[in-house]
Amino acid sequence: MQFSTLALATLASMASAQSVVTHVVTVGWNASLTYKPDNLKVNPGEMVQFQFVAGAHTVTQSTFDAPCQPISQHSNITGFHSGAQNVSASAASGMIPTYTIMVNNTNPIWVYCATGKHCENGMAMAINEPATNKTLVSYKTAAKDATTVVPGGASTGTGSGTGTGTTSGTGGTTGTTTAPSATTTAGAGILSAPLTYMLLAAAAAAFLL
Ligand SMILES: *[C@@H]1O[C@H](CO)[C@@H](O)[C@H](O)[C@H]1NC(C)=O
Ligand SMILES: *[C@@H]1O[C@H](CO)[C@@H](O)[C@H](O)[C@H]1NC(C)=O
Ligand SMILES: *[C@@H]1O[C@H](CO)[C@@H](O)[C@H](O)[C@H]1NC(C)=O
Ligand SMILES: *[C@@H]1O[C@H](CO)[C@@H](O)[C@H](O)[C@H]1NC(C)=O
Ligand SMILES: *[C@@H]1O[C@H](CO)[C@@H](O)[C@H](O)[C@H]1NC(C)=O
Ligand SMILES: [Cu+2]
Repeated sequence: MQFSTLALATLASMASAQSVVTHVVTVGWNASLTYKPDNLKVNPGEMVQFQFVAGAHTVTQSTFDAPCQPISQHSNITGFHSGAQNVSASAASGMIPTYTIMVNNTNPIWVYCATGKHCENGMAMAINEPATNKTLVSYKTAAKDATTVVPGGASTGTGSGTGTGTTSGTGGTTGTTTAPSATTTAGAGILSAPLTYMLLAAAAAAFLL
């Protein structure tokens, strides 16, 4: 009992030392083709941490105009791609995969799952959806008639264009930071690799909070 209290106190202090706002998105929520939440407003300098809790999914960036396809095929942006994260494979070791991106500006970011036909079936999300008719709803409608393309043509690609930004503080705006994100991004204060693993126990502790 004392130990777990101490552990949670440590997590809490790491979170406040970090003071980078981290938005958590659950991938495979309720064992469904779902990013939850799927429509986020994120300020420049804030992080989005994808926590893969079920199934085998990816977090992959596209343009608005070409849903379910890598942004690199339709623009000069490299974009991010988590590669396929198979939760049951890593759960055996008591860990779940997490993938963290830093948002650098207010440009819309369109995210899809490159596994099978998940994107066609609605597994997509928006970060900073614009105030135009380019909505997440219209993205998902167009996705129904799209053909999913996996970056690099392999479901295990590691993508690029992410990962070395320093997690500099934003002045105590810790509103949405959670314990699990603190455990994966605190440490040295450097996001050395976007793909990390989080102890299932840490996730459980967060729910107890
Ligand atoms: C979770 O998935 C199950 C099985 O598909 C479904 O019956 C249930 O309604 C879902 N729960 C929520 C909260 O959507
Ligand atoms: C990438 O494309 C944008 C818009 O099409 C253009 O403004 C920019 O100069 C391009 N950047 C490079 C490095 O080619
Ligand atoms: C995920 O991993 C499990 C256990 O290794 C395996 O049985 C399953 O086929 C994998 N699923 C996918 C979609 O790769
Ligand atoms: C948005 O509106 C413009 C101008 O009316 C139209 O050309 C375009 O097709 C619309 N796009 C979507 C995704 O509805
Ligand atoms: C934000 O900038 C960092 C550092 O340049 C880069 O690694 C990362 O990919 C960028 N984030 C996005 C979503 O493009
Ligand atoms: Cu998926």
